[in-house]
Amino acid sequence: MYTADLFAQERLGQRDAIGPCAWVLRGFALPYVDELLPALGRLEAASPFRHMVTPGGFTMSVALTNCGALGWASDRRGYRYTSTDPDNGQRWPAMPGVFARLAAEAAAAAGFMGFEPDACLVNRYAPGSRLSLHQDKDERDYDAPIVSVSLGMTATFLFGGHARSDKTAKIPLYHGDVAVWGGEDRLRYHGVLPLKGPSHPLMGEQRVNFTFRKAG
Ligand code: MD3
Ligand code: FE
Repeated sequence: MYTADLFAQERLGQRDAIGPCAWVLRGFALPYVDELLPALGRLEAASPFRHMVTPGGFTMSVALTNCGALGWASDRRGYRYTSTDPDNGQRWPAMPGVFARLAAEAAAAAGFMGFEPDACLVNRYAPGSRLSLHQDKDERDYDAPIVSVSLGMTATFLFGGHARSDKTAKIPLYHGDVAVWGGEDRLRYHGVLPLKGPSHPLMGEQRVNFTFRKAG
């Protein structure tokens, strides 16, 4: 076995508390990957990844698409959740069953029972893509947790406090890791450092992140 795989074996099943109400479930998504990837392929065919423009006029380095009743979108006018894909005017693709199951199982494993997300934002990072420090506050219901699934290349996640200037912890997120956070950690600043490092054996030169939310 390769050294990288031996380290992956060792992390499997670990549950790292990164805040009072935030956890990383190491390798939790691995048993779902064979079903997630074909479902992602079908989603992409209907609503392809695209680079959105921020209200400030910058084009995001991360490419995104959505599935579920609501999808996150940005343009010069602002950030918002929409029920249709602005590129084709059609409803966002339905949330695949395997996505909804994984999100609910991971939320339950972290103590949030009955999580039924209505939005899944899919972010795709190429080498150099980053997400600057921000809060997730475009959702209506801050009581529901957020579940995030990482696939592909390892990313360094930045986990800050409730003020932008608070010190950040750097947390590596590996292929198959699932992060769940809610409660008092729900509005913490967070971001992702520019993606770099070795290509992933299955996913190649990219990282894909699914973020499940109750947005409506
Ligand atoms: C926040 N996505 O789309 S989610 C986003 O990896 C976003 O694509 C990132 O932030 C991504 O809005 C990160 C991962 C995450 C994990 C744990 C957290 C975000 C968190 C804990 C507290 C607050
Ligand atoms: Fe975020």
